[in-house]
Amino acid sequence: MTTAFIGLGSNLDNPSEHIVVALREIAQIEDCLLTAVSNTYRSRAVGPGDQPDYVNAAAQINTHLAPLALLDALQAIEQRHGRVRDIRWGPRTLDLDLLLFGAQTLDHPRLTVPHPRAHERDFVLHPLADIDATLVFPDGRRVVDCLNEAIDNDLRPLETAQQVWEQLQG
Ligand code: A4P
Ligand code: MG
Repeated sequence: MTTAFIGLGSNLDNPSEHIVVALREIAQIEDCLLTAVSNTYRSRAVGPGDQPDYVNAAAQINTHLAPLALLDALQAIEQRHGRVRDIRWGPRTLDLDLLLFGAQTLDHPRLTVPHPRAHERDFVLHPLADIDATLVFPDGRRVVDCLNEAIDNDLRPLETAQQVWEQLQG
């Protein structure tokens, strides 16, 4: 069994709704147990052009799936949310990134773990630290230490993890 962390982001078509629905769908992936969710945040978009703000969050799961099988399941969820892949870092209804997979590092053409930009993004690090403030990257860097050096994307709290969790039950 592996503990993995997934980053969620959306900046199109009612982002908060996409995030909650996606969390529900993650909980339903075969052989995945959703064990924790973060607070949700609004953040300034990193990417080209004038884009709407993002809503960002993270989820912790326990799974026996192999990393690529988990990526397949996450990409199937993105597709169900009408994700269109055209512009890199362009606006999207739903982005699901596999941030951490236990203490493993992976360098596959389809999958790099830890996510290569996780350690420099406040909208990834804050949600991770909400779930586990003692979390470390496989290279030993602490998530909370990375936060001190992360780029400021004007993170604003939206909902608490408790509020999100209650919506998942409903
Ligand atoms: N891929 C490789 N490693 C991974 C991984 N660890 N998790 C591959 C998920 N996918 C991974 O991703 C392109 C390919 O990356 C996938 O086919 C997969 O095989 P994509 O989702 O199609 O494209 P993308 O997301 O536009 O590209 P990229 O480079 O992954 O973007 P990022 O780094 O995910 O950034 N601003 C704010 N405020 N909040 C955000 O959440 N997100 C992004 C996306 C940009 N700006 C943002 C946010
Ligand atoms: Mg992505």
